[in-house]
Amino acid sequence: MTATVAGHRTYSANPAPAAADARVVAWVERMAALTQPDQIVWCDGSDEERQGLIDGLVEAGTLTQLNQDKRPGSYLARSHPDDVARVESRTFICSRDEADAGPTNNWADPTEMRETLDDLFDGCMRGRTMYVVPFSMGPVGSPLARVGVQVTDSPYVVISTGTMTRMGTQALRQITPNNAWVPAVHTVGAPLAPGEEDVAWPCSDTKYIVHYPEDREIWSYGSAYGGNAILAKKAFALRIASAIGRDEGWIAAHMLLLKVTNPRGRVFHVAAAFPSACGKTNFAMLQPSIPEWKVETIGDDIAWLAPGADGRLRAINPEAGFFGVAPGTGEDTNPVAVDMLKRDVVFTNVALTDDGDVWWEGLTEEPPAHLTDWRGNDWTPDSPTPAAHPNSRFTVAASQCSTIADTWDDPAGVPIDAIIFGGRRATNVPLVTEARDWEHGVYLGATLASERTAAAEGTVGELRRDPFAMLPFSGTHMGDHWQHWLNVGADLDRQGEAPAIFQVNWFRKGEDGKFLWPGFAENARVLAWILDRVDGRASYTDGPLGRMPVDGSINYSAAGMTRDKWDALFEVNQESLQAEAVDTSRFLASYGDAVPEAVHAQHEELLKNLN
Ligand code: OXD
Ligand code: MN
Repeated sequence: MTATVAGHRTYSANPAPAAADARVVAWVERMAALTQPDQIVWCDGSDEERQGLIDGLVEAGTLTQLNQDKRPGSYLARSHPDDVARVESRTFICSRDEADAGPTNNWADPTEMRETLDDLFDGCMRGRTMYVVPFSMGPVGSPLARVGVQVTDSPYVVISTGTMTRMGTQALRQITPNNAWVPAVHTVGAPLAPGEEDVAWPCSDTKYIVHYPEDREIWSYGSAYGGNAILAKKAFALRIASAIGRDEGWIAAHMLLLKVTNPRGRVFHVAAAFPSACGKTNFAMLQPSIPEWKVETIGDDIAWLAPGADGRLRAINPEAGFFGVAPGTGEDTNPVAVDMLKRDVVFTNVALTDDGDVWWEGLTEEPPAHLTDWRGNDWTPDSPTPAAHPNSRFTVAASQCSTIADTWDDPAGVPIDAIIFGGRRATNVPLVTEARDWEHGVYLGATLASERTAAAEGTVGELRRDPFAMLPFSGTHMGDHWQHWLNVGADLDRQGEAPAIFQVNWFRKGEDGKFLWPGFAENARVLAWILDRVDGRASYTDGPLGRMPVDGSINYSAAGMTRDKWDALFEVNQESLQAEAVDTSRFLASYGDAVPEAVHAQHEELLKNLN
């Protein structure tokens, strides 16, 4: 079919499916008029469609097919060297009122931003295909799920969204005249002149990732990488969803989800927030060192938490795949992921072995003698730069994970028993503490800090506050996000159903600069203590930072720890904690009067406890 839109060039479109709501069709027409693609393709989410897109990407040089004996169904993408991570500096929350974006977000006036983007998007898809990608976040038809439609000129983004969400016609059918949906517009920002040859990874130096929280709308320009471009993930499921959740009484959380069964057969569900690249995927696929405990995976990155009719907090993983950081994923650290990545994976920016397989730092102890690095250059163990980019990724379906729980896609969600906040902290934060109550737990989440990693721009290692691990992901004022947690918790508390809240730190270091706690499989001992607390079986002692395990309630020597190291993991260094509390006062002051009273009260209590 060909059509002329608003006096612009002619394009051909496969007809909108019968399932398409008239509002979606009209919006796609408008976006086509603006961006002027050569053709429009409505994606149905079928295997044939995916394979066709993959074949095209191989032909275009965007994907390299890996050795099919070693990694069947798997491919490697190499991005443009300047398009390798989320760009927080170019991420905007364009709420009508600047105060609603808060001090942690880049704000721009929505009217002005729309003018800027209208200019930028004008003709931005010339020479390219516009794909219309309907998707459901959460099991299709679940009352907790929400739907969106992304238009994009990147087939790489289409196949990624196909893995990360329930994508295609069944999601499109969820959009009815009475059902809200989130429109998301994405372009790589690299229109092609007639006859101009494409590059393997088109993108632009100009980048914008823009959210209109009141209109529930997303616009992204110039990048094809990860959260900048797979808009269902961070842009929708966290930024826009945090605004929707605030208005509807549920919470969008940057949290993994676990199902845990104790030796007596009692099942628990745990939601845990960690800043980017703190080992969330490893923890989500934990293989316990205490085999009587069973840990299963529900999600590794995002949880939507909603009070259920039974008064309990219920959770779904809105995603359908894992977009995990490759470096640091190995047999010792995450054998489940290593196994999950044996087939049907798209890798991005990892290294290529001479026999057509992949490698990254941490996959094996010994690096291969020769590799092609993530930029496509020769690499040997003597090379001064890493073979895989530190933020290189795998994109894989959740169903490929051997520890995926049978309830991972239950439309009713799972009831949450415990909430964990964690960060990467060399000092001050003990291995585990339990909050005294929900308000104390919200304080722990609000004041969370972590050493910076490579998942975003910035200086690696620098300590930054990352409240609720949501710093780059909140579509609302962070103070409102805290108040929202307090409100939801107060309702749950009234029914006696508020989950217990804990803080963990796997990354504390000793004086020798080495990690004190072995981590990984041994983290199960901490998880067991947490759930024994929920079960009323484990004892605690009160400390200035919260409740800590009594001596003997975690078998640290079985984890290979000495008594000295164990004591160091829980050391309360008054002086250093007081210095941190001063920093926390400054941090809270930077939020002005948006800090909820209850958070101030908790801070006052900490100051008192430290004296
Ligand atoms: C992610 C992140 O990619 O948090 O999950 O940055
Ligand atoms: Mn994340």
